[in-house]
Amino acid sequence: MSRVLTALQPSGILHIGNYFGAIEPMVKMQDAGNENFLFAVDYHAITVPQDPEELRKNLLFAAAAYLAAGVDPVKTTLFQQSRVPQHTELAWILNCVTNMGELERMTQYKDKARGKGESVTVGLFSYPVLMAADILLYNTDIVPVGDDQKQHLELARDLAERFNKRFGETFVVPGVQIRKTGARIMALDHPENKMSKSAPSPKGFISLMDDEKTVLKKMKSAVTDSGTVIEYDESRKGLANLMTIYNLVTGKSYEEIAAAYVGKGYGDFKTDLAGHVSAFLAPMQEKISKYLADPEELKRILEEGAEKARGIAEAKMVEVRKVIGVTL
Ligand code: AQP
Repeated sequence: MSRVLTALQPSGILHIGNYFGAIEPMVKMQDAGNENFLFAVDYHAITVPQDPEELRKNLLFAAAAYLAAGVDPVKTTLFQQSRVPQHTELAWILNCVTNMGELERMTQYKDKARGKGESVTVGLFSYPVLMAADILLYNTDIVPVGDDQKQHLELARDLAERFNKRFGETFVVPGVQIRKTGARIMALDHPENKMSKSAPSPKGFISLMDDEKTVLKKMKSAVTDSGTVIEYDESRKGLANLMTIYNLVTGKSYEEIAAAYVGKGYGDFKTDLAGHVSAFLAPMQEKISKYLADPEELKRILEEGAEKARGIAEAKMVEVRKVIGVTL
């Protein structure tokens, strides 16, 4: 049994990239009998401006989505990051062993800071340090994430090793788990960029709550190319991405998909794909709506998880405070 942990930002309504990149792998790890920790990283979300009302809604939505996707709060410790203050406490300590250069190299920071000049927040800059704290607090063995988080995970591993070297064995060096297909679902309108919930246009992502009409519209307007043959070819970025989504929602291989569209064009392919995506989302949407109808129950589940997480996190902080010399 391994300790498995992942987290998602409640920075918008989750999309199918978040689902396939992080939520589904987590449910599989849970069902395989591992000890799971899953949480909504609200303090990460506020590294870019958030409307407080929206943030509250997105937090409850995240909890509802995890549960609807099959997370069992008895087997998985499900909580809200800000309810476990040890995360920010450890982040401060890790800030003091992280070099500026390491953070300056982070591609997510560079992408999100682009064009913002001096107004970029310190929080956005040190985001990966808070993420390292999230992971290291729990002696995490495995972190299932989408491909975009690989660099942040490498930093968490480096910080664990550096800290252990300086202060003695304290942290488990976490392993990364990135799925083979679906670890980087691309934006429908810009297939060279990853699908992102805070993208400027909703055309780029399929949210877990998009209805049939919206999914069809977004699929129909998805950027492809002038080719006529439906086949998997990485250089045809738009089509390759759509075929990946097709594979994920139907379980059909690229060859099977290609065979089904011999002599047919993008029109048929996109319409069918939209239908498959909607059929995949429908049962989850129904469950999400049921969970959202009872916010008090969602809050109760999150608080129960936070209580358990606080116990584990505090035990680790007792060790950390001691080895760095602040415990008298
Ligand atoms: N497009 C994607 N394909 C596969 N996995 C993805 N993930 C994100 N986008 C894709 C994975 O989802 C988990 C949670 O991500 P996050 O919410 O912490 O932040 P993110 O990676 O920055 O995701 P977004 O949707 O792009 O959020 P915003 O727009 O708020 O920055 C992670 O495991 C991530 O890899």
